[in-house]
Amino acid sequence: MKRAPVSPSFAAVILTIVAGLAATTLTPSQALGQDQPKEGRRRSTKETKPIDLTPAQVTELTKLANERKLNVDDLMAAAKTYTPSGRHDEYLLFSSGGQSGQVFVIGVPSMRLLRSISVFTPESWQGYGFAGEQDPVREELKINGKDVDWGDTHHPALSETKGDYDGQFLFIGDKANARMAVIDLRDFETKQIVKNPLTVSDHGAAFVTPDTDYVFEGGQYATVLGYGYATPEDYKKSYRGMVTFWKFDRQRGRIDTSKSFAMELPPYWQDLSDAGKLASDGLLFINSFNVEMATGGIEKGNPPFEAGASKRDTDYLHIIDWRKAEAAFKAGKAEEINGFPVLRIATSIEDGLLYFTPEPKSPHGVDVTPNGQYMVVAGKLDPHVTVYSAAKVRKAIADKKFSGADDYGIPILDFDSVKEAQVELGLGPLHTQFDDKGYAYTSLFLDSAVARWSLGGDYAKLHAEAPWTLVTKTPVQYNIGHLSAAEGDTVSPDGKYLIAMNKWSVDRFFPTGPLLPQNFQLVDIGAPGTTMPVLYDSPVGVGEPHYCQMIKADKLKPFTVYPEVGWNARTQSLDPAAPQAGKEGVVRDGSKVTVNMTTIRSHFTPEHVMLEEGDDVTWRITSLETTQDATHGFCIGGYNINLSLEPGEYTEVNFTADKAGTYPFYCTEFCSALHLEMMGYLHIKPASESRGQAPAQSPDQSPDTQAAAK
Ligand code: RUQ
Ligand code: CUA
Repeated sequence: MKRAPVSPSFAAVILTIVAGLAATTLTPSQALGQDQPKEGRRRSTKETKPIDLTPAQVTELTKLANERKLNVDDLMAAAKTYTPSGRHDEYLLFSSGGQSGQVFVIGVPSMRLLRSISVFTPESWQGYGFAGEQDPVREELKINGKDVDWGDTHHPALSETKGDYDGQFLFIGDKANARMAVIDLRDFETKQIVKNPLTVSDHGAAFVTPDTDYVFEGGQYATVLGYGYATPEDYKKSYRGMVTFWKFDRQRGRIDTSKSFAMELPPYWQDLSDAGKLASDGLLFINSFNVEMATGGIEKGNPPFEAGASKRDTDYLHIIDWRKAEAAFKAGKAEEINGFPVLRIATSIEDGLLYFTPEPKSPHGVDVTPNGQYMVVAGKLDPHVTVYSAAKVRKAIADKKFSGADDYGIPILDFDSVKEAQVELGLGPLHTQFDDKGYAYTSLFLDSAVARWSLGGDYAKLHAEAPWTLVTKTPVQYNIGHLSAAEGDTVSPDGKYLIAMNKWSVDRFFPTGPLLPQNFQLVDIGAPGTTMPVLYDSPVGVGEPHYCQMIKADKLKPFTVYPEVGWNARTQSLDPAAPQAGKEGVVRDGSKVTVNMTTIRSHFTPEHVMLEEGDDVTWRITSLETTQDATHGFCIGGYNINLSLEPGEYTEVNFTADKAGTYPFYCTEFCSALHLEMMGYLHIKPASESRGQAPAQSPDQSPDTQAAAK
């Protein structure tokens, strides 16, 4: 059917309406954009009616599917993941951002990226690390006086209460620099970064105890603890591994370094870890590799690390009684290394804090089942997962069922006495997650697949399969590292969804040059048995994510605006230093100048700030906004300053006004119709022009400055 041509009289009517609109004047608050969004612009909360496709709609859908070459599975996958505009996701994924040093927040099942959270890498949009020369973030990122402005984030850990995510905090480790970060989930911002004083790199981080008393940071590559020095010839004698127990103060939302301690470990390369829960509560498990203590040296004709570290058939699963370790620390049994308390190996042996048991072969992940009864170890070079029993471990310790001791005298629990099962899954098993139906899911790196297998013991009654058997495998694209099921490492997993975190994407997307994104694939694990389809591919073109955790969205209670105007996001409290409306101005004390500024759509107060070259400037800004999403930015070009001022937020900037000139500053968020006008000038008078004037005297004619100088 042809559309009727637009008639000349209709065009005339339209022109009249447009002219009428143009003649309408905006109210002042409309012009400033200060009105609340209209109800019609808000998310529709209307209930959708159940659908019943008409034959005509079925025909249309079929035609569309065929045109786009979609099969029935594709249509089903679309129906399971498509999330209409305005509808929120059921789960949130907190993903490591790998070498980007950030954390990504992604909605599930839509796989929409909601936020990146700056952690170890300054990021300008969030104003993280761009608050001038003394930005506390930059100070915290320094290591031994050096700026280390990136991190290799690996394993995020949501805070837990009784072994379940409580939605309050998120921790993440930096493998490259052995650091730990604390993120407050009220505003999704990093609040603290602590540097491990003992070691250079870590890996078994972050993992929390069931009530988040401690956040564990296990090491990776052995070194001389406390930034010491020794040659490879002295490896066995001088190099050591470690695990650090960071004490978390939930009230303050901070790691309390004064109540934290570490345990010295042999120089095996400790790998991933997991805290026991329920049946295994009080225990900590850490994998290791290179128990060969290979020191490499391919350049001298020695076997390279990869060969030397893979010679033996087994490595050691470390079993630590962390409550006993805490007691030993509190009893004053730790020695200081680089100012940090460390329980020596001898103490661990004497007090029974640490045991080993063999684990095949170059293991990677150790994952505790939801009921805490079993620990699943995946060996990269072994096609099996090995399942250990917590009850058997406790019994073997009590009965002293040892098969020997390692070079450092640490007792080795007899493998057969603690092993529950071994399940052959395929090539390159790495990590394991769990669902609510008695299944475990293990990533197979070399097979590029996710294996579903059945758990035994109390779980056997939940599924139809024989215990401890492979049920099915779903191919993923490609080279899967970690995987994450909905609440899949807690005491009560949800099943339903699983994310395969694939290292390679190869041909999955349009090639973005030789550097390709990683590929997160959403897998449907809702149905038992052998059905486990991939639903969605989501490229991640930043960093190299490792692990992620998936939490039910309704567990989070974030601020929508800061609770009070003048809120300091770092302290999470109202800041008495925050300028309030009517109290703006510039205060000078010699060459020390304080600028007190407020902002609200669409202006800064004051708009002219008069400084002198060499001034030591403290610039305080409060956003007076109370409307959700009314965020302003604040940048000064050439001074490396950019802030994000979320509604109610107060921020302080420090810099030396060492380059004279006339600097426009402006709002970097498109906040209103008059956003482009939201600016002002910073005037920095050259020192040559100020000479001969009394230092306390204000040199300019700005009303703001004059008022403040009186
Ligand atoms: S590790 S896959 Cu930290 Cu397995 Cu990366
Ligand atoms: Cu405020 Cu743009």
